[in-house]
Amino acid sequence: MCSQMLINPFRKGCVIFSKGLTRRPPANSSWIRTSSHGTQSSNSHDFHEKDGYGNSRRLTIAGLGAITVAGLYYYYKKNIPTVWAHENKENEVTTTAREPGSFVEGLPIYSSDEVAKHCNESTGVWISYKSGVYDITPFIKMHPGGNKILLGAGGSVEPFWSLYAIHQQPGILALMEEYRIGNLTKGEEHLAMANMDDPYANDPRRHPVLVVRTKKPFNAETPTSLLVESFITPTDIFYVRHHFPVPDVDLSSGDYSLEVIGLDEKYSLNLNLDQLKTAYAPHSVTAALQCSGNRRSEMNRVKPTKGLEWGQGAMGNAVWKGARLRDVLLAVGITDSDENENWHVRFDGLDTDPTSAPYAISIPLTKAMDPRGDVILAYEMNGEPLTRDHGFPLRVVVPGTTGARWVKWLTRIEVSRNESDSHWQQCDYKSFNPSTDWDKVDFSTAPAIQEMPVTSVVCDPQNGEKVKLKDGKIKLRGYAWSGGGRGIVRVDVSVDLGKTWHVAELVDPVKLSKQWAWTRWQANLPVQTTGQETEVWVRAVDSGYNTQPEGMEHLWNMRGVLAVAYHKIKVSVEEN
Ligand SMILES: Nc1nc2c(c(=O)[nH]1)N[C@H]1C(S)=C(S)[C@@H](COP(=O)(O)O)O[C@H]1N2
Ligand SMILES: [Mo]
Repeated sequence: MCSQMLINPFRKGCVIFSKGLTRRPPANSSWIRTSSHGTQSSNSHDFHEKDGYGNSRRLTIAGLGAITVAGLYYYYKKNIPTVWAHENKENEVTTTAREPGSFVEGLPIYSSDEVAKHCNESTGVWISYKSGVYDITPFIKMHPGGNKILLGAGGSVEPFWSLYAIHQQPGILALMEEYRIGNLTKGEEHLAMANMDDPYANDPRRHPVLVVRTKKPFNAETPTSLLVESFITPTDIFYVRHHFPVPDVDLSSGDYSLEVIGLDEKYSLNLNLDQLKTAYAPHSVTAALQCSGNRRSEMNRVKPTKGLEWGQGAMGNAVWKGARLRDVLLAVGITDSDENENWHVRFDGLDTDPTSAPYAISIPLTKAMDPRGDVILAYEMNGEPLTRDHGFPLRVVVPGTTGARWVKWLTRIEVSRNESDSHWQQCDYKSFNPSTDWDKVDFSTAPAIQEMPVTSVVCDPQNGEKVKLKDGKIKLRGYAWSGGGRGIVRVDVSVDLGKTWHVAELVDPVKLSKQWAWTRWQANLPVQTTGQETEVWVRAVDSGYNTQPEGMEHLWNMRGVLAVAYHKIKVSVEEN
């Protein structure tokens, strides 16, 4: 079920009926979805619909390619996991000698129409990439998700390439080259690419201090040495985590609106930003935002996982201001009755995947309705309107809950008896035991991560740094935080591998509950052995007396989420 994102329900035979085709606005705003989803079901040929890709034919090809590559990629992720382990360079899949997609003398020539005829198992499944034509039928038979890849049959995968730069891994191209059967008719190679702009070209500029993990989509973290400098993380250096290009909302165009749907469609609202601001009292919350994958790189040292190679900076603390979600839900008829105890609130962003599915997520309705839960629809971050990277004009702030649920560029809210059926809700942001791997996993067996466990980090000094002692002492600084509003009650540090522990000073004020912000900590510890490497360990205890496990080993999970073991760094210590 978790390859569902690869299934296009609108496809019939060899023609793709992508619901996205009718949803995309005209050129120049191709990444902004103006109408809400779910209401249209395009069941006709939409070849004449234009959009930012240039023309409909190309768009369809893009859709085909997208899904095929998604299939290849899915297969690739499951079977060649080392490609994600950037530290394990020696294990990386090698490329074939020839340039993927280049013209190969002696192979038959096929026209793109010919390629298009091969779109199912009886005809064989062909795709093209640059000058290359590939018969991926045998691959489909091997593919665990089988028929899903069929959905992309008969088209060029190229447009998809520029959308997900991450797919340009040598391994995937090499994998494709193994299925090479011919060359595309000269002159048709770039058909699919013509006029196709880089969908990331309109991404905003970013502060150079951010440590970039991927450029397209943009993912970058804050250096931890800067994180610890202030209780509130400045917006410009706040970590950024995107799945897709950044939507560009022009409020003056009047296109932007937030749709809110209660359980019954009768109770629904459509608000523009001004209406939201004036109809509902503003509420401010200071809350830390942390990615589920923060500290994944530490877990990868045990064994590679799949995901962005985050250090400890995929977290920050900010002041958020907006309307209380509770107030908005009351306005669409939602009450505090026990009956809706197990319901959910779904959120859709304006950003969409290549099949036009929006980034979508849900949270439990109880959290949304809790008057003490502080969930807000935020239009301000740190006293300014949200920046594009952080969700302009509106995002959900779900204090105490993992970052993935804080949907940016929010355009739709729906109360539902079921969780969001998106890929991100169902098939990602879940954790499994260390013996569960991609070939065994059943995503439906684990609940979505909502509240996060307690964590702590040494930000200063950094791992590997040379540290000068002052009066025989080492100065340590860092952050600690727990999910669910549980405040940090204690931070323990050790410089002798846990033989003795010292209680650190908490720098920022803490409450026992409704504590959404992080707490910085500091300690000045005597170090016995100088002139050699010293390990520094930190762990925190929250108001539920939960603490962190010692090692990442038994926490390891294939997706590399919730990496919350003791933070251990090594520094070399010198007498001043
Ligand atoms: N619409 C949308 N919302 C999103 C995402 C996204 O890609 N699209 N990424 C999520 C994830 S995984 C995280 S960790 C946070 C990151 O928020 P930030 O970029 O403001 O730090 O946004 C969440 N909200
Ligand atoms: Mo995240």
